[in-house]
Amino acid sequence: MTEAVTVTRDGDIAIVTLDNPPVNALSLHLRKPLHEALMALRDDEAVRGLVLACAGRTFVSGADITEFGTPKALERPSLPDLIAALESFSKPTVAAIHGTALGGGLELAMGCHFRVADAGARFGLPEVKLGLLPGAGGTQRLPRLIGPMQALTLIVSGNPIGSGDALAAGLVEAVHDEALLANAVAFARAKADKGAALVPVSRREDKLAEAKNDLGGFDAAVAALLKKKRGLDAPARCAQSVRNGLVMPFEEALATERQYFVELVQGEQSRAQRHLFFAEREAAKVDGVGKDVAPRAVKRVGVIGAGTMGGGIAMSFLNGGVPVTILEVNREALDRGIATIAKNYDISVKRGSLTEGARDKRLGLLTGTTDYADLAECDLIIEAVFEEMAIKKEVFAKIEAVARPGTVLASNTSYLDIDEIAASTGRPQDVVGLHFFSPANIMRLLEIVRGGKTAPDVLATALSLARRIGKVPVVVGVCHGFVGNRMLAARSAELEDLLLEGAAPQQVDKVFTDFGWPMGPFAMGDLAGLDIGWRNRKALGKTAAIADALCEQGRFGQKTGKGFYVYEAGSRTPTPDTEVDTLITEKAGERGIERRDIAGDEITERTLYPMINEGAKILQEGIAARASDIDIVWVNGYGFPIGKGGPMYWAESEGLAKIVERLEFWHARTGKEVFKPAALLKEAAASGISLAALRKGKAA
Ligand code: 3H9
Repeated sequence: MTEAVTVTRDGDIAIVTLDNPPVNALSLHLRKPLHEALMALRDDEAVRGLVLACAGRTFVSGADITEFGTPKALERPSLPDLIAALESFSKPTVAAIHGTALGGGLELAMGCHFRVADAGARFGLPEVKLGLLPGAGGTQRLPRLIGPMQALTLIVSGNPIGSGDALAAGLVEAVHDEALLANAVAFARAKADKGAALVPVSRREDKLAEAKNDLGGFDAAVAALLKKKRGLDAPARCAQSVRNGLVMPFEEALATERQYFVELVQGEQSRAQRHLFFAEREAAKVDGVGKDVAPRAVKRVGVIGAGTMGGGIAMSFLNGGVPVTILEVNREALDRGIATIAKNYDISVKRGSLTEGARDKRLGLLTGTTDYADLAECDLIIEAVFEEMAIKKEVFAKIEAVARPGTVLASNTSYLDIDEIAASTGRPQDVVGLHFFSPANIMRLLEIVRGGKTAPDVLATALSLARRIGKVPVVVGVCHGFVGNRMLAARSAELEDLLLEGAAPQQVDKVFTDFGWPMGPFAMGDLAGLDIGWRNRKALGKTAAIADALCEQGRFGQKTGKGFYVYEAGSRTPTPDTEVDTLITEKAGERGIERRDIAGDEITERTLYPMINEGAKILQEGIAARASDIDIVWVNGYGFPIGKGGPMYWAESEGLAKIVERLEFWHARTGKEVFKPAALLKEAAASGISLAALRKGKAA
């Protein structure tokens, strides 16, 4: 093992190099020698300046998250100790940044007098994504470097910025295309030669002046920023802490920041969000797809179908810089699809989230065709045509006729049997499901459906492509609806009966939004369009008393101004409708159901508990390899509140024994299959072992 910290000299400039793979996190075994090295160099008169650099692929990417909640996190020297040591230098200190300077890494860099960076470096304070705030001065020093409002925007979003933006903002002093270390040393030497007074970042006040004089303006901007972060503790704490820096002396604001950090790190939300951080990385590890399995090269993707789904999928690839050939059955449909893609990009340009140059570049990667022969040059072809097995098979036959050997053949089906599709081709090993979620260009989740014969390198290709286009992939097995939609069906099974038995749509939706979902199921139905489910039900010979009756009255949801709710012209705000109440009462009467008051707990038990139960069945069957994979599906594809860590994580905190008991109660009362507790759930509840632990090592 190499030393975590090494000190070398370039003449009178000391270079301290940190080496703690994979991401140079600030673990205790690095903090200790770093602190010692800093104290020695500070007092070494032969040293006139210091450069802080990192070995490996990146600068420090933060505190060591695995230490949180363990004694190591509390052991000194702490990160604030290291930063205090840096700030006590009376000779120039320079951070040389390549890769990512994130969280505690950026805080460490801000402890230096100066920062120079590689052109490809990225900078951010992503703590908020872990349910935290920067706890080592980030909320105090960043505003002093780039101004409070810009700092807060960065801190609350958690998203990184590149070197160009960092330079423009004043976060770094210089950016170099090459020879970062040599340039950093030269920078330190030049500063030492100049002998100008060195002011630590914590003592710089000029960038704070404007906001200090206009606290009202600052508060209004903060309120706007926090609007989308309701229900989460960390963003509000971030804002409060930056504000403290405007009204408190530095030391007091710093101590308060630390106190907020300690509170948040012990809280449920941060625990849940840290679980999701590691869960996302775990999901990328797939049985039988080790590092030795090389993905196939994908230089061009073919997309069949230019409707809403196909267009969104095409945009996902274009956004990731992957050239796309999109196919439609005729010229009109193709032109319409391409025009919609262009329009969507134009909207982004208008909103300021995309430059005209980037839009043109993306559209430049898009080719349209009505001829399957043009797909021959594609390395992966994905179909997004009508959800019917016969049609899918027909399309796959056409694809197979033109695709080169080794081309990955993918289906975007959200329910159908991938094995049946694969068996209809002569190359089932090349077939995989790539289930995108609507709107496909926005939603981060990608369910990768592994068929019985899908080759490991096809899975590796899907995983690497997902990463290239910024999706969060989860590999799942074949079953009706896979992980997400199968659990959604279980979550929805009781909705109609809840209404018939006495609940109102707005009451059910409130239970959901109080839980932290962005929307309740009825408001969601209105948004998506009730006619879609109606059409599907008719095709399957199924009925839904209330939803069918609404559709028969032309109430399709937001698009017709009426659904489970009523919408004023141009408004997306749902207003409860007495006509719907009457309809529900009528339908209940027809069925001889006596309506009663339904408590919030009952709504939870009859919607979320069956969903957990289905998740346990999915685990039991090996459709998902880990409980945490299910959490990733639900957080990234269905809006499950991140502060609760995903359904299976939440179930453990709710109590598996309680869930089993209530499921058994409802099963005894109704006889419905959705309530019959899964064997795995019962086993976990009885043994006190978590679902995750029970399933470990049993992945399909
Ligand atoms: C913080 O700094 C708090 C302070 O404000 C205050 C303290 C007092 N710790 O993502 P990858 C592991 S909070 C421990 O696949 P990439 C990761 O689990 C922190 N482990 O690579 C994975 O392990 P494995 C603020 C970490 O190249 C491996 O490294 N910082 C940490 O796609 C590779 O990770 C952040 O939130 C960590 N901090 O992306 C940054 N980071 O191989 C979090 C990573 O066993 N990190 N690991 O699965 C990231 O965003 C990405 O990892 C990064 C690299 C962009 C750095």
